Amino acid sequence: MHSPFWSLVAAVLSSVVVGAACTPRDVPGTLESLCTKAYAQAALPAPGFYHGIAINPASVTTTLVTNASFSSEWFPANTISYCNVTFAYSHVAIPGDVVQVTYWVPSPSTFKNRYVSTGGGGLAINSGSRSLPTGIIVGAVAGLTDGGFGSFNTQWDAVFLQADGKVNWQSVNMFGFQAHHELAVLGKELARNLFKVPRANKVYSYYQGCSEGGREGWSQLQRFADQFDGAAIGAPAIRYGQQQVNHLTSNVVEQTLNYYPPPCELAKIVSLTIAACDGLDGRVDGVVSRSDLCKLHFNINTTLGTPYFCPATTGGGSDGGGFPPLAKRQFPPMNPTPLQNGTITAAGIAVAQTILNGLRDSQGRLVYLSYQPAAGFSDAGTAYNTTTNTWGLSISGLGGEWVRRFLQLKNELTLPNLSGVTYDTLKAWMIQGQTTYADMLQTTNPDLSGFQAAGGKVLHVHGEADDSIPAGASVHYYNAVRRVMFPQLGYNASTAALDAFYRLFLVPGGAHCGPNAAMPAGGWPQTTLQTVIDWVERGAAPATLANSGGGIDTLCRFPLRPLWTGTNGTKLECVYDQASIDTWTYNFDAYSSPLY
Ligand SMILES: *[C@@H]1O[C@H](CO)[C@@H](O)[C@H](O)[C@H]1NC(C)=O
Ligand SMILES: *[C@@H]1O[C@H](CO)[C@@H](O)[C@H](O)[C@H]1NC(C)=O
Ligand SMILES: *[C@@H]1O[C@H](CO)[C@@H](O)[C@H](O)[C@H]1NC(C)=O
Ligand SMILES: *[C@@H]1O[C@H](CO)[C@@H](O)[C@H](O)[C@H]1NC(C)=O
Ligand SMILES: *[C@@H]1O[C@H](CO)[C@@H](O)[C@H](O)[C@H]1NC(C)=O
Ligand SMILES: *[C@@H]1O[C@H](CO)[C@@H](O)[C@H](O)[C@H]1NC(C)=O
Ligand SMILES: *[C@@H]1O[C@H](CO)[C@@H](O)[C@H](O)[C@H]1NC(C)=O
Ligand SMILES: *[C@@H]1O[C@H](CO)[C@@H](O)[C@H](O)[C@H]1NC(C)=O
Ligand SMILES: [Ca+2]
Repeated sequence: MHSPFWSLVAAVLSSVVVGAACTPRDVPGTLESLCTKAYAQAALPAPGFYHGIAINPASVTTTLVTNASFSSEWFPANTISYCNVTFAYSHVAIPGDVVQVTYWVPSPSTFKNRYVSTGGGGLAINSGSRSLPTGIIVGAVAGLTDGGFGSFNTQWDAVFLQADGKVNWQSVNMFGFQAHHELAVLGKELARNLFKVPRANKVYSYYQGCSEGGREGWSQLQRFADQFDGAAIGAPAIRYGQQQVNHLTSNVVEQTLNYYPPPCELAKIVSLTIAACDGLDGRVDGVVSRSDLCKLHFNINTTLGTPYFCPATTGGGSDGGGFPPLAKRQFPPMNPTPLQNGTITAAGIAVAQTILNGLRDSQGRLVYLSYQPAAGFSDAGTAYNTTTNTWGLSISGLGGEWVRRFLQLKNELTLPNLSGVTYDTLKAWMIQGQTTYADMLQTTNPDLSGFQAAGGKVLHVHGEADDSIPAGASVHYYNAVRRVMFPQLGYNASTAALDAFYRLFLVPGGAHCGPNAAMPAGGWPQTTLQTVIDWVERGAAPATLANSGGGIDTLCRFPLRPLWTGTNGTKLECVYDQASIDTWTYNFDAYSSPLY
């Protein structure tokens, strides 16, 4: 089938069926005529296409949506029309198993032989309609999965424990990597069938996701070498065992130092850090583009005694409203807070500095890394007790649920308290999660040689001021891949070798998977998927990455760092700065084996 002869025959045959509009005659000419249940059923992957999976043709639904407008940090604002094709399949070996997938299908006139998988956030395996437009915009069929969890809105934690209290390992497997593998393999075939793309022609396959969605992306690249031609991956929740427990580090710092700062005090430390470090990058624009220089040169002690003031709030809302959507229970509605008026204390500074130093065990060894200076201290949020009129512990939702449900196997939303929890306890929890779910969730396999050999390309972005997944977590993975794949090469040569298929871009001032309200001029890269497509399909490797929505148009490729020169800092240079690079290097000496 793949010999040159058959390719030629297929090409000739396709040129017979392809009309002037480059659409085979038996593909409906309009989105409306394509968007029927019968047509979608006929385009389903054939029985036996995926071993062990049975698609239920009766489950197919099609919904035509015209002129719907979408905007996001992850794609340019757009008005699009698409057909929502949804169907269910089951793993034949598992009684009662049902997995639902949704694919948005573009109009025949805009389809460009592409498929795009999209991922979730927090404990959600998909981001609903917030992520799918990215595919339609690039002429792709775009997919999401429910992971087999019961509905598109059911998150993993709802099905993780069985009624008998034991782990539902199929759900771990699906959340970890398998559901996305199936989504992509079925989606690419569906796209081919819907538009009758001849076997000789390639349907390009891509991925876009951030946070948990970023981890889902890496889970595929690490395992399924030729599944995706390209991937745009943001702030991935990789090193899962460490990452989830790390949400509790700030709480344990507060408990250990016995000081629960008013949120306004930490917010003031952040705004003073931004003001002090802004100009270190050569341009005063309200953005700390060089948090590494901030780490090297800013002494947080200088904030001592500075007054802070925040008005009372009525509460309500939720701070989980960004991309991707997180469950209310992970980011509950905020309680009312009183007026906060005081001055920055030595205890507040000690909490902030200890958090920034990264988690260390009782022997002073580095267990995990922390947020960059100028990032928000979200994990350190405290709760106001209106009886005692004091600030106290507020356990991080993501961290508390991870330990209570996924490590301790209790069907509860969080830990009841942190009594007796020390830095060593956090380390033990990190190792427990890493070990228990090593092959399913850790997602740090640094050997990408299969992906590289298959010709894959990946663009990895991370907000430098991310307050949920530290930017250093991505840099450390980048370096782990570099070291493991090119051990014989020096630093510059191994970086150049990695550049052939894997490029990392930090977003100045960027927050978690989007721009930062505290440093709005930093913007966010909105066309990364398009850039990956250009790299894959036209060989256009991006030296820098286009940025949007702020005052910075261009992102430097790591390890080069941004520096503004010229009159008033108008010229951006991407510079090599060894002292800065060294601040992004971590020696996790608390472990007996390497932490990739
Ligand atoms: C969608 O927009 C196009 C272009 O503005 C317009 O011609 C068409 O009538 C619209 N369709 C619907 C269903 O509103
Ligand atoms: C797609 O259609 C299905 C079936 O009507 C619906 O349940 C689902 O919410 C839709 N999903 C998206 C992302 O549009
Ligand atoms: C900041 O103050 C603390 C407490 O007084 C002190 O231990 C620490 O060395 C100071 N750090 C710097 C960089 O001056
Ligand atoms: C904040 O506290 C200072 C010092 O106690 C006081 O002068 C000021 O009026 C207070 N501001 C508000 C808005 O309460
Ligand atoms: C507030 O403090 C009081 C007294 O210590 C305690 O009984 C109560 O449980 C606290 N409330 C909350 C919401 O923690
Ligand atoms: C704290 O939570 C643990 C469970 O992690 C429980 O066994 C213990 O009784 C709780 N302690 C207090 C003081 O509430
Ligand atoms: C690596 O490259 C940079 C320029 O990109 C140069 O300044 C530096 O000296 C090089 N390092 C080594 C060890 O060659
Ligand atoms: C540089 O900035 C200063 C202060 O904002 C301004 O007065 C000056 O005109 C600027 N110079 C140029 C060349 O833009
Ligand atoms: Ca700046």
